Amino acid sequence: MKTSFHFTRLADRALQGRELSTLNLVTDGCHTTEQLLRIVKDAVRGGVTMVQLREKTADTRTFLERAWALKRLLQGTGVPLIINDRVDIALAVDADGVHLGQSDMPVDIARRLLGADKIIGLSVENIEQIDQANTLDIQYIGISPIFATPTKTDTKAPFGLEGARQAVKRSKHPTIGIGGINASNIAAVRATGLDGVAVVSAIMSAPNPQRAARDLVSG
Ligand code: TZP
Ligand code: MG
Repeated sequence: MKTSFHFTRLADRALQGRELSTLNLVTDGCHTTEQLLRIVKDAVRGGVTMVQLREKTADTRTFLERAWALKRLLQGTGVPLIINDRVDIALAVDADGVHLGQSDMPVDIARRLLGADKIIGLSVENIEQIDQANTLDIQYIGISPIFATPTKTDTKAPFGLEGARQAVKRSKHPTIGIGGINASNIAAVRATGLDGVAVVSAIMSAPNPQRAARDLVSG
């Protein structure tokens, strides 16, 4: 039987009463820290239920400072802070969890370092990786990508809507789709049965991040 998406008390609160169970904002590293904080604050007001800090080019000091700043911003909101790739940064700021890719730190080592209570999410790019993920102690899988996207071009073949449907059926973990998801396709994406979606540009590049988040939640 599929495990519940209510993976921690924090996330539990974040998910309550939402149309779309999880709307995960993944940051893009294209903004100043001040802009980043403004966007995240507005996006949370608009309905984002999880925030993943993803910094692909920042130095460690900048990554850490942004993690601290987001941790302070999200304190008391019930919205969990997830750190992309870097278990050390997650530990340093006592974030709620990490999001790992297939070539990042192996899940069992990350779990040993982080302890039993933290959220670990894992990106999967094909059905074989979903089968593997089913054996791991993680809280969700990121189905990557649903659609091809200019935000990340080194992805494997997109799952598409039918692939997403198959992935949902195959996974014993909650599923979060990512890649090319926006207000115009969110209804079709949701209809695949995914437990949530993650977006970068649909919110990070929106003129009004609060409205963009709201449109995704209700779309
Ligand atoms: N992983 C798979 S696709 C992607 C990541 C980080 C980027 C998604 O960006 P967008 O702008 O929501 O398509
Ligand atoms: Mg990674």
